[in-house]
Amino acid sequence: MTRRFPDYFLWGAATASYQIEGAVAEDGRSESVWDRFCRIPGRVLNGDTGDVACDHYHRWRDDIRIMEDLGLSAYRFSVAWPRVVPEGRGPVNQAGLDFYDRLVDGLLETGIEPFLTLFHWDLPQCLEDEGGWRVRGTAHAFAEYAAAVESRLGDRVKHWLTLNEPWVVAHLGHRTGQHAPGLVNSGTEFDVIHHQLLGHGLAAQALRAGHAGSEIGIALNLEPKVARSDHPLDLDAAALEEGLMNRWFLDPVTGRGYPDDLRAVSGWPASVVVHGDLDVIAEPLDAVGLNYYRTEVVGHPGLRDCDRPAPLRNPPPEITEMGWPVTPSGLGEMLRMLDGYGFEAIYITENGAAFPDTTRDGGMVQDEDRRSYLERHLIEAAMAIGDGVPLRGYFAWTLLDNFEWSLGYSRRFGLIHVDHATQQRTPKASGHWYRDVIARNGI
Ligand code: IFM
Repeated sequence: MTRRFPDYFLWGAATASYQIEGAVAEDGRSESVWDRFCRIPGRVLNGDTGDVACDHYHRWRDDIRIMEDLGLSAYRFSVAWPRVVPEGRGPVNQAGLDFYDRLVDGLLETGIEPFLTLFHWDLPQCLEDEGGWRVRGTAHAFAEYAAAVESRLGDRVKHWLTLNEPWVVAHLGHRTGQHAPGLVNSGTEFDVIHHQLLGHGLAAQALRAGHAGSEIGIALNLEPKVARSDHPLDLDAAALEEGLMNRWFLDPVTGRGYPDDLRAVSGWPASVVVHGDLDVIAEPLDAVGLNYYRTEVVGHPGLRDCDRPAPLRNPPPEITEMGWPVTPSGLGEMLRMLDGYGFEAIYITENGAAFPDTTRDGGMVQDEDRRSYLERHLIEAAMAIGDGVPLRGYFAWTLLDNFEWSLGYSRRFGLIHVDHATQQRTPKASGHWYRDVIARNGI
C-alpha cells in the first residue's frame, strides 16, 4: 500500500554550518566556540575538528547537484554567525554573506526552497568571551545578526528558523560539558535557555520587520519520556524530564510563560528575567520545527527495579549507533502534541539515524537499518497528517555524513556517504530509496 503525502508537502534534508562547511578561516570568518572547543584535548573524539568538515564551502555547487538528483524540494541549512558578524555584533562581513547569497540563488535556480536556520551552535568565540548565552547582551547581538542576514537574503529566503535545539546548548554546553563551551554544572542552564529564547523573540521581531511574506519558526528537539514503571516516583520523574525538555520551550514561545509547576521544582531564581521578556519571547510564530530522534524511558534514580510495581517498561532493543532507541511512534506523539499547541504549520526539521554503514555492495553503502528507520518514521508522519496535523514537510537528518559534534566523524547520519579523506560523495541505498519516496510523493 502506498501512503501518499499531500501535493504541497516539502521533501528536504537538513545540515548545519559547522558540521559541513569547513573553511573556518576564510573570507573573514572569525573563531566560533566550536573551533575553540575542538582544540581542547580530549573534548572531541579522535581530536577531530570542523576545519574542513565536508568542504561544503567550496563544494556547494556539487552538493546542490546531489540535492537535485535526490529530487529535494527544500533544503535546510544554517548560517555561521562568525562568518557574517565576525565580531559578534557590529560590522557585517559582506564576504561571509556572499557565500549564502550564492547558495540561496543556486538552490532557487534548482527549484529547491531554502530553509535558513540562524543559529545552529557556532557562536562567535568573542561573544563567548563576554559570557556567551549566559548574558543578556548575546540575545541583542543575535537580533542584530538576524537583521543583517534578513536584509541580504530576505528577498529570497521565505522560511526562517531562529534557533536550533536551545536545550542542547544549555544542557550539553553548560551542564554536562559535552558540547561547546564545555562548562560542567555551571548552574547557568536556565539562564542560557532564557537568553536564547529572548534572542529568538528579538530575532523573530527583526525578521518580521524585514521583507514581507516570511514564515518564522524555531527548531526544537522534543521527546516523549516514558516512566519506567507506574510507581509514583517514576511517573513524576518522567513527567519532570518531559516537561523540562518540551513544555519549558513550547510554553513560553506560545505565550504561556515558563510552566509554574516546573519552575517550582527547577530551583531557578529567574533573576535574569526582565519585565517584558516573556512578551518578546512570545512573538507569534508561523511555524515550528520538530527535531525528533527518540523516546526515552525515565526512572527515578532512587528506585531499584525490585521496588517498582510490574510491569517495568524497557526501551526497545533496537538502537542506533548513538545508543538511541528506535521509537517511531514518539514522532506521531510529538506531532500531535504540537498540533495541540495550535501551530499553523509544523515541519519535521530533523529526523534520522547513525549506523556503522559497514555493509557494502560494490561502492554503495547498503544501509537497510537507516532506510527502515526513515520509513517507519515517515509512516508515523503520514498517519499524523491523516489525523489532521498540519505537517508541511520533512527534512531528513542529514544530507552528508558530517562532523557529529563531540563524536567527530565517527558517526554517520548521511543519506550520502562522504569519504572524509577524499571528500568523495556517494549516495547510500537509503539515499536512492529517499529519492524514490520523493518521486512518488509517498511511501
Ligand atoms: O547532528 C545533530 C544536529 O546538529 C542537531 N540534532 C541532532 C543531530 C544528531 O545528533
